[in-house]
Amino acid sequence: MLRPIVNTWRDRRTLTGLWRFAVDPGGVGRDRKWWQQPLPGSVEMPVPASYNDVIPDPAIREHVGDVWYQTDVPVPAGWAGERVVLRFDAATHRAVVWVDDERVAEHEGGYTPFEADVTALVRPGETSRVTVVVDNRLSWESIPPGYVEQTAEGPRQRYYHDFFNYAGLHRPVWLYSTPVTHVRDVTVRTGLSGTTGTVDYDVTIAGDGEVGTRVVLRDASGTEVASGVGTSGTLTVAGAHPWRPGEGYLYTMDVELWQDGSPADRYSLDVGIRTVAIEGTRFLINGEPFYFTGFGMHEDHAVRGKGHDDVSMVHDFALLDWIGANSFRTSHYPYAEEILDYADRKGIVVIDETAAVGLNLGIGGGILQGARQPTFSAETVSDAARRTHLQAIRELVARDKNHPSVVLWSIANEPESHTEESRKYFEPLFAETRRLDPTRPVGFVNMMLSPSDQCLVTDLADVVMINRYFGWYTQTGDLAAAERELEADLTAWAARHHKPILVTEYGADTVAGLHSVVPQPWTEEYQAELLDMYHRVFDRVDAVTGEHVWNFADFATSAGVFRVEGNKKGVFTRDRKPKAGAFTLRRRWRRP
Ligand code: GCB
Repeated sequence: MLRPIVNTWRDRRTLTGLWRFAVDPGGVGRDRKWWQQPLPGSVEMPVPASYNDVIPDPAIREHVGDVWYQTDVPVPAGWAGERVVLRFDAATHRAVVWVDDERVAEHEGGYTPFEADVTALVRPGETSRVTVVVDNRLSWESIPPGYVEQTAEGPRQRYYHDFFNYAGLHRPVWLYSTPVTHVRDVTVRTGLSGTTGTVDYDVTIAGDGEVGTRVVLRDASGTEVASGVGTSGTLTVAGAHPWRPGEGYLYTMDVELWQDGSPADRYSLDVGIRTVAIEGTRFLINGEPFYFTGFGMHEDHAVRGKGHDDVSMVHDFALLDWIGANSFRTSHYPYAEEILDYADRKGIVVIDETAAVGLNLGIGGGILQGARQPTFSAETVSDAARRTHLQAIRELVARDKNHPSVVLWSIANEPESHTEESRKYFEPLFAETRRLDPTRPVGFVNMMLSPSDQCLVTDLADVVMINRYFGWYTQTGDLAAAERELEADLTAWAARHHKPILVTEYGADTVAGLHSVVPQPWTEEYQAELLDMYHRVFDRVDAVTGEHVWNFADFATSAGVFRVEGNKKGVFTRDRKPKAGAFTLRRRWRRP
């Protein structure tokens, strides 16, 4: 699904701003057809933002079920004769949309876009009412999974992942126009042989009649370097300037449609020419071994929750640069497309993850809790969940396939992976991801409960990705014992799988301002010493090809006795102040 753009052929209006908003605790709005009138009450809510923390009220923060958003949208008179589309970059976790009285879209999954062609419903020059109901409930059929417990005090949302269930319209909403005959989709795949680059392209067109297609590739200075005709082909670029980590060099590909000798539509796409491959235990970008330094992150900020904003994005990337990180993982869901565009331009490498987190009933809120029910069963994570998961993978690949920054798909974080059921669950998901995108490696993130001699899923993956908390959840406070355990664990993984090992999480909760001269968990010194210890071990195990600290910054979680106003494993606080560990990382990652 192509992002809306503005050029001579296309236009877009962002529908960001204050929308009318109503919480629907009784779940009555659908029966009462709230889309047919102004929403009850007088609350206004900013879009984009998670709604939970904007108005400090437990009834909003902890609400379980539907909330409603509504706004009036003037449709530009100049769009007469054009195709008009209403697009949501995300609605967490599912939504139904009406334009005036007509239901136009519904969508499951909180972190990928969806849209509706509303040409037949809107009148250019007039105003339409857009109403959206967003349901934040997690179930055994949703990704991520969860369940609603009915308590004496009302419904409570339970889930197995360790971040707050922020919900709402986190990302921009758009009304955009295209010509009726238009470029529907573009797929590019790039290659490099010596200094010659190739761009395989595939264009899908919607509309009537005979349509000609012309594709032009321009370098960053705007000079045409290759062109082709037809909906698919290969462009060859002599002396190509590759996209590479640290240097986000981008070409622009203009896809032009022609009808009856006249131009009919144009779509422009940024293209980075690069290759990704795995050779033994090496992860290669453009044939060069790449070592990942960086973080598992979160879209998480005070007040706006998961709401995307460019200020925070640019600041976070500046801190990544300051600390010497070359990469991050979109833990634990697809991030806003603005973030991937920016990573493309900055040359930051991305591990792109689905929202499949918490498929493991042995843990809850980051803590081992001993499963009372099996993870994979007809009553828990079932075939229905797997269908949702497959759809989430399809939508992720469809959205992000053209980003040069994305080098690896992560199809789940810390699922149960030591049982036959888990293997059966994951086999078709790996196969489908590879079918959709044969050019990128695929992996999933293993957790400590499933060590190398028990994990039945890692052999399906192209890389070993593991989260390890020796010195925190085990050997707490004893870094010497943790060092021994970590080395034994990594050595065992290296011996069993001849694949690159990415340590996708390691870290310690740290309250900024707590200090101690002897190693004491929760202090800044302990976090720094733990990081140093992990790095000593990584440097001793050749197959380790990446280190992603958990986490870039402190983040909100559900309430729990292990969580002091959220998870404190950030090396930056939630408002992005460095803890001592940030300087430890900077010294290592920026060393010459
Ligand atoms: C993990 C999870 C992450 C948690 C982290 C923790 O393994 O992947 O979501 O936040 O542990 O801090 O417990």
